[in-house]
Amino acid sequence: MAIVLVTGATSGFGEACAKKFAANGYDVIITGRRQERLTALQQQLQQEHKVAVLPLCFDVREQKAVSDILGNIPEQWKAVDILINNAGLALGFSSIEDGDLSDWDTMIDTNVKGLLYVSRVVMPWMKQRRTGHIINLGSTAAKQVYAKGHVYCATKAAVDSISQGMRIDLLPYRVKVTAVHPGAAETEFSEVRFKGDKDKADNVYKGFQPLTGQDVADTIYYCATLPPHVCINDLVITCLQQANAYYFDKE
Ligand code: NDP
Ligand code: 8X3
Repeated sequence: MAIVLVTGATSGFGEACAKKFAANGYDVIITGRRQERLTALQQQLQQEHKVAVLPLCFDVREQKAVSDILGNIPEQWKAVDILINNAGLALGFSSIEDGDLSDWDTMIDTNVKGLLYVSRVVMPWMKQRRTGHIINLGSTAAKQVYAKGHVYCATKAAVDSISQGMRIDLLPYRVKVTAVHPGAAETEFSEVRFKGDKDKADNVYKGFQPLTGQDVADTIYYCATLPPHVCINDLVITCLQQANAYYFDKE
């Protein structure tokens, strides 16, 4: 059976993707930093869908952990068909002058460097098999910059550029690369951004019906299951009341 590797599978899009692919018979490698959530998801997917699940607990920012843990998985799991580079986050919402330097480091280290570290381990496996599909989570924030979003938007613009570069690298090996750019989706994203302030997080989604993790997982699954000769390179998905990264028509 085919294998999908989902980074950041303990919540939001990643968790929804793990469930979607498992429900369709894929074996899944799930990663994240929260071991208890990985274990609970592993048990759920194994029981409900009878698929094999490999949980890997590591921080994508730690290059050595990525190469030691992911790089040394059992040989049969290295036949990864689909890598979903999803782990990521925004932290803070302020002008550059008021920005928190450690928030910037965390966003850059996770969204850009973490994605590269994971890809660097998996890409040779796909190249060797001359097949595979890498799906990178960008954002509408990759396409336009919104006020007080500077560094987060820049990390997602980097994901956009890295996806284009990966596609050039991997084309001779017939490995697909898709960048998926969702708009506002209600997951744990805003709770993380506002450091647990639930009121601020809820306020982000007032006056419109945002995307859900399921919407994004369904779209990713569609991209991943097209015929072998077809590749969606770049896909922007928003809810009906969002036109671009910063323009909403709220009630
Ligand atoms: P969630 O906060 O719900 O999920 C984020 C996931 O990333 C968690 O599983 C978390 O796992 C993991 N993660 C974060 N940091 C690390 C790290 N250092 N190492 C390993 N895993 C990490 O957010 P979403 O599902 O909404 O976000 C998923 C992706 O989609 C992100 O890249 C985000 O930027 C992007 N995105 C989100 C949008 C939205 O509106 N929600 C819109 C567009 C893009 P754990 O904490 O267990 O490590
Ligand atoms: C996440 C979407 O608009 O909250 O990438 O930054 S937004």
